[in-house]
Amino acid sequence: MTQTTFLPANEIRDRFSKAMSAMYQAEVPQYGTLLELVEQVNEETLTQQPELRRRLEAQGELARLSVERHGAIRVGSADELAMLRRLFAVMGMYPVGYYDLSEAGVPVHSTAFRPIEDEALACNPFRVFTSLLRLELIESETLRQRAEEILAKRDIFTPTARQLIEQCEAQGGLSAEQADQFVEAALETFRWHQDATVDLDTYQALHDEHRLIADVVCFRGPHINHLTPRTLDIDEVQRRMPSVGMNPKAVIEGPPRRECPILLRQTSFKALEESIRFAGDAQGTHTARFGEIEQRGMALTPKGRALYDQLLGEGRKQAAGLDNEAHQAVMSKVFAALPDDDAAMRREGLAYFHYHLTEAGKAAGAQADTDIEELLEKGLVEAQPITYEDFLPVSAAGIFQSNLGGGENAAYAGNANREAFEEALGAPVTDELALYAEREQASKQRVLAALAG
Ligand code: OOG
Ligand code: NI
Repeated sequence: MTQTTFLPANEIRDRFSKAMSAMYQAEVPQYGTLLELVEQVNEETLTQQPELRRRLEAQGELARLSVERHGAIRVGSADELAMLRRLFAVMGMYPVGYYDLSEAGVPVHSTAFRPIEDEALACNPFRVFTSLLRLELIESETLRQRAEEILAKRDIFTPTARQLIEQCEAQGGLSAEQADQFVEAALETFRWHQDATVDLDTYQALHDEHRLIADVVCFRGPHINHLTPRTLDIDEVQRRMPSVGMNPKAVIEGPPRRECPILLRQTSFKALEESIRFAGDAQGTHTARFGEIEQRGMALTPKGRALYDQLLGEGRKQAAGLDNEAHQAVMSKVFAALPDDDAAMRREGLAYFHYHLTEAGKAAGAQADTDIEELLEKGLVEAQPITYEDFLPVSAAGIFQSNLGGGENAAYAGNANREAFEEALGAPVTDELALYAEREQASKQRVLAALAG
């Protein structure tokens, strides 16, 4: 019997994310410029802040920094979403979190496909924010039916991709050669198409209902609409964007700058207007694709998150209409209510931490004492914040809106429907907070077991 060796899913994801980045750089050259800018600022930041370098290294995050990014796509039907779930599973990416964007006037709900385990995250945390269009929120019956008919006619997956997904499921993995074929075939789903599948009138009618509907319905596939590298200093990248010819969105979304960063801060350069050939040969344009950057900080517990949501709401009210500098100043003031200190965040149960043995702890041998606080105090154990790997609904809404020309429709609001989303997906989404809590708990147990001798 021959034994097949499978390529680890982490490796397939790593290859896929690199192929995706190369494709997007070729499609949107400004994205390549953005990558260079982010790399330059990251290098400068690491040189200026040796403590940050030490910390990222200890957390296993220095190595992943240069490959770290997320992308986003939008699909039109339950079948498409369910098949994407199977496609991402080949790469060790699973649906985490439910995001209701109807609240922000955008007719989609979403999840993030991402790796889950410590080791997988350390290898390459590539994530794809995936939104499902909610045709049921379109008021016009005729338009809804027209959109459904158009979507029913397309298959966003190549036959090879479908076949390799099935093969992976049946045999439990892919060989290196199959993995390369899979990456190439899977990439086709995310490619940009200059030809729309509909005529200009149909595009216009869907666009008039909501630009996002036209974006999802009128093309052969769910083109990747942005990729987002991780920066260590988002304020500096935002400041420098105009100098490399980019038009940044008005304000940086999320929490303000802090000594000890929390959750996620994001900004983007505005979507480009691109020429499209419509059925019947009419020329027109479509605006969908952009570039984004993010700065990640620590994951908050439900208690920390509740405080964040409250402060964010308050800050946004006070900062409405202000430019980025003034907006950030207001946010900093409001967020003073959240301690800007790892130890305090941990003591007050506001953020999740990863516990590991220090050098002294490794040398210490069995301890009579197994109280984690005392072990920390003795310097045998160290606690480091766990990085937030997910997204923020209010920030996501801000990103959507800045790229949809402010398109929002209040009539969509109040329509969260996680059950319907999970039914379309064909699986439940994992609760992101439970994942952080599990990782924290597991790290504590490993430390205690090691010191119990
Ligand atoms: C997704 C917008 C959300 C983020 O980083 O929050 C997002 C989209 O425009 O399709 O990517
Ligand atoms: Ni994004």
